Amino acid sequence: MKQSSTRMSASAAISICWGIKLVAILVLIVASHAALAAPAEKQVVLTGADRRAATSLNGDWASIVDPYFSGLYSFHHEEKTNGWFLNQKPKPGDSFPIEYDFAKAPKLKVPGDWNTQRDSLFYYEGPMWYERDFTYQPKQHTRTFLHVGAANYRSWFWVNGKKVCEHEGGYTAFNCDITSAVQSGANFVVAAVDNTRREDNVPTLETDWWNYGGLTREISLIELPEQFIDQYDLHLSRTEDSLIEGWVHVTDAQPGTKVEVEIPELAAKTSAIVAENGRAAIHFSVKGLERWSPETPKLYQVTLRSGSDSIEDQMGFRTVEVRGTQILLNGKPVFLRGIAIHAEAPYRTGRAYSDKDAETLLGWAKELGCNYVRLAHYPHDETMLRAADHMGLLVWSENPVYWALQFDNPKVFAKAEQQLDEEIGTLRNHASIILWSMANETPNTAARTQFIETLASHARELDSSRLITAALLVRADGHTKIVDDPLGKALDVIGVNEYIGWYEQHPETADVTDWRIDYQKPVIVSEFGGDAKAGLHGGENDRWTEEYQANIYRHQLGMLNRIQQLRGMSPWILMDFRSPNRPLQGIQDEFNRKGLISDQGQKKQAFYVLQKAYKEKTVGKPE
Ligand code: GCB
Repeated sequence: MKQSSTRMSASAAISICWGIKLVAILVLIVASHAALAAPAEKQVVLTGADRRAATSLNGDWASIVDPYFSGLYSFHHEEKTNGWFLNQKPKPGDSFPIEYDFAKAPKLKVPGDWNTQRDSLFYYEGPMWYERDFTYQPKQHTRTFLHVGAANYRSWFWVNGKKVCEHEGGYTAFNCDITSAVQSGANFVVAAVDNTRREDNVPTLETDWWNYGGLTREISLIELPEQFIDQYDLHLSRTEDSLIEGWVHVTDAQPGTKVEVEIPELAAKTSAIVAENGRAAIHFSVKGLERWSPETPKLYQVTLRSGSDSIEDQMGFRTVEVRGTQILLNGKPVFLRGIAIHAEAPYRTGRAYSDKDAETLLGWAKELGCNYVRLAHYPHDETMLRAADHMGLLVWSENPVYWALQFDNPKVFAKAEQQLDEEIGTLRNHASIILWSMANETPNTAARTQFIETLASHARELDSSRLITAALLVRADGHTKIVDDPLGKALDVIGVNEYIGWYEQHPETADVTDWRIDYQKPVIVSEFGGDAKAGLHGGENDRWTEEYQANIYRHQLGMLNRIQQLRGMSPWILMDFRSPNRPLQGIQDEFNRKGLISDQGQKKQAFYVLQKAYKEKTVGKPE
């Protein structure tokens, strides 16, 4: 008995010991997961950040690949106090080994994804460290922000070893307040950027585009007075002709602070007073305003002032609304002759970011005869919106709520909402944007519907001057396509994606397809198309050839004209783009080949089919 009880207690001790270890391991796993999965804090959002005087931090940054994130997390999954953000240098006689050295590390260009800059990083998904030195002279009574155009997906920033911010979401701009960390003379900034895909991210694990990592858009220092204009919204009233309305928000302003808005070309000027909520309400009539439209993309210089802060923006004024099944631009029905576009850089591939990228992509859209583009599947760089404003292209701008997110997870909702706040906050004054898209092809579940309905009401609170849409999936009953997704109730304009002739049946099936749309609202066919390798020729029924793709377009155009409430279309897609889901050797080679133009700029036959229809206006109702 004694022996066995001793044995028992020994084994009990062993299992208790293992139990403790197991609990400890679980705690560590949960803690490390929590550290990585907790939504990052909100950062300052600036409207018109690209109109501010700025010191560019673009160029070469030192980079260290860190797949295990050992520069930030210790073996116990805690955030280190002596992490690589300290930017230490190994020296002879060090009492502790310093195992990194930014001064010796290879460089990466910013802006730019890392995948297309170094062969070994092509498929890399994980943490990367960046470091850059800069000199700076802070001025009294100013605040300094590190403006980050986008960092995919999650990022951490330190200035001179001090943490200045953390951000989540790979396609929106944010601004870290570095006032208390920056010093006179030599400074350094360290960033960690992690593009690991996670189930509770927005977007989630699976997408049909390349997960380009890094500091993908421009980085700069923006210096602002202590009280500054962060966001503003100025738009033309839908009800009163020539009335410009909206608000200007001044950060940290006392109620009663004065704000001025001036449009010199119209000799129009107004002033208003900041209320308790930090906003000054703006209403003023202007005479002789030329409205912005695709035919006359007139932009005005608009100056905003408050205290010692001032900003000069370039803005167009127009109205957009829905009447029955019509979309009205400046009160007149408009048909959206569009094309979908990914932020893939023409000719060189990788993430697009420059004025030149925007001019090439949107230039092709104009050549196609478009008056409209769907910027999929996430907010694009502001350079695209500036170019669209100038060139006269209407825009659908999209939140990256793509396919099956964890719709029942409140943390995921918070991430989607934050990205929407940043998207609308940054881009809200571009006349080109007429549609905020909440989502793309989401499964019809109660949790999904509630999630996106809530997001849509939030978007309306943020901006009541534009229309809300989403790209829905459609059902089929024989040859009838049915649009009855309950999400349609929450939308002003219904977007539908369909792939007759590619994922479904044959191109000719479009000829016998009817549509039942259960909403009396305008409809945009937000995607259709098929793959073709540029230069590959064959019969109309030979998949992957230019002829097959052109055949899909011909049959689609006929069918689309039979949808009574069709108000626009954006076939998928302008240019081939990289996607790891598309390995077919010799044809796809990891590109989605549904582009009308190849990644190297070769136009395929379908480009000309659509161009003819757009130029001759044989698709869509005459305006
Ligand atoms: C879709 C998606 C888009 C894909 C496309 C395709 O429905 O919305 O992101 O790239 O189909 O090519 O399959």
